[in-house]
Amino acid sequence: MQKLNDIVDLDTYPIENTAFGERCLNILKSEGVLTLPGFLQENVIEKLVEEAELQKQNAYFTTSTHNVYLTPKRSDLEAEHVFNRQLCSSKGCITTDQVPPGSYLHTVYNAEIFRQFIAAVVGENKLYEYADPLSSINVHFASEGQELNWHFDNSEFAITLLLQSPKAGGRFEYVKDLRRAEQDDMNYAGVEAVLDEKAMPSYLKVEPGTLVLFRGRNSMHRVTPTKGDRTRILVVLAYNSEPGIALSESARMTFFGRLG
Ligand SMILES: O=C(O)CCC(=O)C(=O)O
Ligand SMILES: [Fe+2]
Repeated sequence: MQKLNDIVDLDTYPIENTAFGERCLNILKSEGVLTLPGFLQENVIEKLVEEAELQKQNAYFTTSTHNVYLTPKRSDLEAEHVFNRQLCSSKGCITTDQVPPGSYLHTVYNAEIFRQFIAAVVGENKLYEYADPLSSINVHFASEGQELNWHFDNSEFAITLLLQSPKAGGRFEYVKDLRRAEQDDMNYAGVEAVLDEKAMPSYLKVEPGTLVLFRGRNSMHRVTPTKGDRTRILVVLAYNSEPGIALSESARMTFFGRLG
C-alpha cells in the first residue's frame, strides 16, 4: 500500500486538520460546490490515466434517455411538460472490482483520513463503502460526442476526481439551488428556462487532479459533449452514511449492466 502523502498534496490540503475541514464545510455550504485543484500529485494523475486507458476496453457503455429529475414519466402531465422532457446521456463506466487491486484509487478511497475529511465536510459522522463490489469507485469515460445531460442527483453529494480533460467540451455546468426537493418544489419554470437556454448556468473550470465535492440534489447540472479525440476521464468516489448498504439492483443494472 502506498502512503496517502505520496498520492495527495497534503501540504496544500491538510485534510487531517479540523480547522481546514471546517473551512471546506463552509465553502460547500455557501457555494454548493468545493474544488481543490492539484489535489492529486502530478505523477499520480499520469499513472491513473494509464491505468484507466487499459481498463477502458472493459467499460460498460450506455446511452439512456431521462428527465432532469431522473424519474419515470408522469402520465397525468402532458408529453410536452418539462417534467416529461426526455434528454439523452451516454458514457462508459468501469466498476470498483475492475480497478486494479494496487491502484492509488483504492488507497485514497479507503484512507481513514480521507474518509473522515469527506464526512466532516458533508456533515456526516462516518462514511462507509458500498456493500456491493461495483459501486464505491467508478471511472467514467466520455469520448467524442458523449455527454451527461441536465439532471438533479438522487444522492446528497458527489465526490469526483478529474483525470483527463477532453480537447474541448466536457464542461461541468450547474444552476445552484434550482429546486427544493425537501419541499417537493420542482420549479418547472426555472428548469424550463435553463433547458431552453433562457437562463445561463454557472460553470466550473476543472483541471486534471482536482477534487470536486458537489451537492447535486437541488442544483441542476450537466457535462457538455466531449469534442475532439481525447476522452474525458473522471473518477467518482461514492460512500454511504450507513454500513452494509448496496446500490439498488435496478440502479446497478442501469449503470453497470450487471449486479456483481
Ligand atoms: O462527470 C461529472 O463531472 C459529473 C458527474 C455527475 O453529475 C453524476 O455522475 O451524477
Ligand atoms: Fe450528477
